[in-house]
Amino acid sequence: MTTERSLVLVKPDGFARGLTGEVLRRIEAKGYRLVALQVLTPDLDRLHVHYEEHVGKPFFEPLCEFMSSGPVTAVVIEGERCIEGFRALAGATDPTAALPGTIRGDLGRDWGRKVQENIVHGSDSPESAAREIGIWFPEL
Ligand code: DAT
Ligand code: MG
Repeated sequence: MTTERSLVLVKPDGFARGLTGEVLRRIEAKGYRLVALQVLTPDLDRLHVHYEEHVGKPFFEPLCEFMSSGPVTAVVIEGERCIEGFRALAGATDPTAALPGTIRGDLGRDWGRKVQENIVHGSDSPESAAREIGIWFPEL
């Protein structure tokens, strides 16, 4: 058994489009449990820490600005290998390249100029998950 926790965000585009329930449905249908959930509009300080691996990249500030532009749903999920599993549910970063059957592949719109808008974030490793859960849910 490798029960893990992962940090999932329904990004402002997904929230505004009313896709939070659809994302949660897919998480639960896969068999993962919801451990904690909060709707909030994150400030830039939090996002700069959350996305610190991308500091210095050209998309870093636009990404953080977009993520602070409206409500997001932050969720901690739990389940067997759920870090890799949620990444598989989410699909590739670019919604056009993401396979049908994935969240981004089924629901994501072509990036065009809005390259940050791909509906969801999911932690990419156990280390990232622990760090990110601490940022969004310090009480856990
Ligand atoms: P992921 O969200 O699939 O883990 P990532 O961690 O590489 O992708 O990047 C974080 C977010 O930044 C991603 O969801 C969308 C945006 N992004 C990634 N690569 C980008 C690029 N080349 N140009 C613009 N935005 C990008
Ligand atoms: Mg990432």
